[in-house]
Amino acid sequence: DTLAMAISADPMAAEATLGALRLLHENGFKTSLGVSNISFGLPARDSINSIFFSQALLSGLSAAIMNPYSAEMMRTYYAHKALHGMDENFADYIRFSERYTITTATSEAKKECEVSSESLKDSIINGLSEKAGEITRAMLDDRDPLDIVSEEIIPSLDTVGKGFEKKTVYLPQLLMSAEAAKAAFTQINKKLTTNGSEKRKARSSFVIATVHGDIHDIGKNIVKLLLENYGFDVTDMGKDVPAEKIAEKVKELRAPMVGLSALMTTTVPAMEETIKLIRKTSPETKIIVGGAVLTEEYAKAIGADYYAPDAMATVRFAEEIDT
Ligand code: B1M
Repeated sequence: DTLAMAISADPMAAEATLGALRLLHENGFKTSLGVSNISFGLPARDSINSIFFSQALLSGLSAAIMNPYSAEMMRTYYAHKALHGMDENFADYIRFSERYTITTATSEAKKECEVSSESLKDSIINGLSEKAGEITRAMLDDRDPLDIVSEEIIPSLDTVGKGFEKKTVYLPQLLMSAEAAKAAFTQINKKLTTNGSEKRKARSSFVIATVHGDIHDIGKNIVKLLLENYGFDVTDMGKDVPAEKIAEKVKELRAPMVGLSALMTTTVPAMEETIKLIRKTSPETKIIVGGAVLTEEYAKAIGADYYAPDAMATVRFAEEIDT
């Protein structure tokens, strides 16, 4: 125990304690420390205590004797863990922060899910990939794969997206939900591939990509899945794809159709740029665009031929063009 003496009596006391902690830590010793004595005699003691606590942790302190009912101290503790890779998926930090927010969209969503705690929606909202995969596999025994997509997976992602917007869901949670949705899609994909392989007939080539700067690909992947299921020969260029690469591929394949996806207001300009380039290099190609931020009018304004609000609409346009 390196002891903390009051800085009000000796302004160098904190330095001495931190130096001792570092020395012991470097030599492989475990340490403990009563933290709050450092601020004895001063006002707003938690401000001093929490910063000193953070510095002590960085100096190698193993166990602190401190007030667990102090929000400031606990915030420091969880923030330290989050900052130093000690908190997987930031779960502790987020749980702690949630206790300090009043009602939130996620907690509302979670409450909704508590009714059926084994539901697919619940698994996606809570980011449980393995469970999402398992539940989807079981659901596919008696439900249509595309119904599962539109009735379970998309609404769950919407709930998480709304929470993210309201700042009640955070990026690590959003990532986990996206992973869980992917696990569900893997199962749906398997089912559709098995079902589709017999009835598939050769149809035109369709190039699809998420535009430059945008890494959202769940919607694009659904569109691809459905197009393939309807017999189209889809070349998926992935996400964050530069305009030149898409235009080159369309030209190389002489594709009669190309689908572009953009989910952010900031990436719609990249979509417009891609459209302009394709118009120059492959004027015959029909361009279909989609993604949550687009509208019919906007799609027309940036020069697209069709706006597809969902995957099925894409198939309908593709069939129209293919005939
Ligand atoms: Co982000 N994200 N995200 N995200 N994310 C949104 C889009 C957002 C609306 C959330 C929000 O704030 N409410 C917001 C954009 C705000 C805006 O610009 N207006 C946003 C943001 C800001 C971000 C980051 C910048 C966050 C950050 O880092 N600070 C970052 C982006 C980084 C980048 O791209 N450079 C980011 C990251 C992520 C994750 C990685 C965590 C993850 C994506 C994982 C992945 O795709 N592999 C993610 C997710 C999951 C979402 C939400 C929650 C869900 C998107 C989704 O998959 N929806 C989303 C909120 C929301 O949309 N509610 C959000 C389900 C999907 C089936 O729908 O893609 O619309 P959608 O596809 C539909 C139709 O639109 C259409 O058919 C599909 C099927 O019916 N369609 C097409 C789509 N593309 C088509 C192409 C076609 C035809 C039809 O071509 C023929």
